[in-house]
Amino acid sequence: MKNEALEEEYIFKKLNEFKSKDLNYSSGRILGSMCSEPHPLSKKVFMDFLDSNMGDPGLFKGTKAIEDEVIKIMASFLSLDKPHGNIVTGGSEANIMAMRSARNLYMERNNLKNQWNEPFEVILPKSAHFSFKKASDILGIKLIEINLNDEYKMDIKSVKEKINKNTIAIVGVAGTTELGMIDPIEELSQIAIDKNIYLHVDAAFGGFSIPFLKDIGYDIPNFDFSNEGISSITIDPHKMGLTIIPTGCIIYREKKYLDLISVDSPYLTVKKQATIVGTRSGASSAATWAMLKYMGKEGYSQLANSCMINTNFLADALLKEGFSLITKPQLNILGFNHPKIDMNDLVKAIEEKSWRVSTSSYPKAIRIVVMPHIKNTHLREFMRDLREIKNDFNI
Ligand code: 0PR
Repeated sequence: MKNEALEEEYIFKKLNEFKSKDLNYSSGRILGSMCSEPHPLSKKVFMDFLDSNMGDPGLFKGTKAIEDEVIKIMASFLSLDKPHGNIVTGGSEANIMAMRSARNLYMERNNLKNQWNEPFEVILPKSAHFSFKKASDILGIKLIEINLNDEYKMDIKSVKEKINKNTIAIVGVAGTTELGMIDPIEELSQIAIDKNIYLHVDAAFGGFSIPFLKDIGYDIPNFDFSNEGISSITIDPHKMGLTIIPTGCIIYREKKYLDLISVDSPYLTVKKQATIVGTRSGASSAATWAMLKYMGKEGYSQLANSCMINTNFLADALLKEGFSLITKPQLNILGFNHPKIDMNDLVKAIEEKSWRVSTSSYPKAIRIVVMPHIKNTHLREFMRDLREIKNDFNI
């Protein structure tokens, strides 16, 4: 491709042409995404810190202090006073880091030197996010998938049965990708303590809503560091935190877990580096810091509450119209079907009315993530369209 220099005006014109093909959150039409419109403040702050590189934090001591403070504030939501961790690109990177820590801890404990010859196993629910498949491939660990109980949560009896001498970690999910369910973390924590196994909790989605919902009286099970068996938690500001992409976060109970995955970085201002990414956005930390300060706990409680109110509104409206829910939503994610319409036909009809939904793989259902950009008016329009679709199917 010939790539000659162009005028700025033309460049913007072309970019706008590309952008006009994107969907936007504010239309309310994106019903199956875990991301949302970032708050204008987080966009503004992000722009101010574009040049800061957390891969060489000695050059950006101010931004590094922001990253540390962000970790500390988020850990306080998760009942941990002295956290260790990093702001990373997202939940996938955070989960891969946690699995790397668990593997290296197991190797240290068992005095193993070669990571490529060992039958490492990680026990995780069938509902775990596909980032663990990447971790498995990269780190050479076998995934032992646990079936879900009739509430779509990890079956504890099977967890106990699958533990063996090769188990390097157990993973529980607080807010599953497909249905938003919360695994029995307290029980997993007890198992992790009894068997001395690393426990990681993937709260990429739920981490930014469960603590705030609990604060205002929602009856949601405990999933945080107050469970002594938990070693690390993934929590993503770029999902329910209203901040910009890319922003994920890994929080560890002990510094040791970061040390175990640190490599020498001799010519940098800091001599060790643990993150997978080298050159790393400081702007993500700054934008998140701004949002944490701007929203406060109250702001995030209100946000999570309004998403739950909309989720429950949608759940009731669907039931009234004869749709079936996979299960009562625990967070702001909902799976539904119609007993008389094939799921794929229903998705097609919904998309023809310019909504974008996603589908869950287990169990098969249409999946709606009721993010902050989805307002009650959008849901009413959606229900109107579903009624029309039912008519078209003669139901
Ligand atoms: N853990 C859980 C529980 C997740 O749901 C996700 C992503 C991850 C980890 C990985 O996070 P990153 O994607 O930040 O690495 N869940 C969403 C999903 O796969 C991500 C997503 C977001 C997908 C917006 C589509 C979309 O439009 O559904």
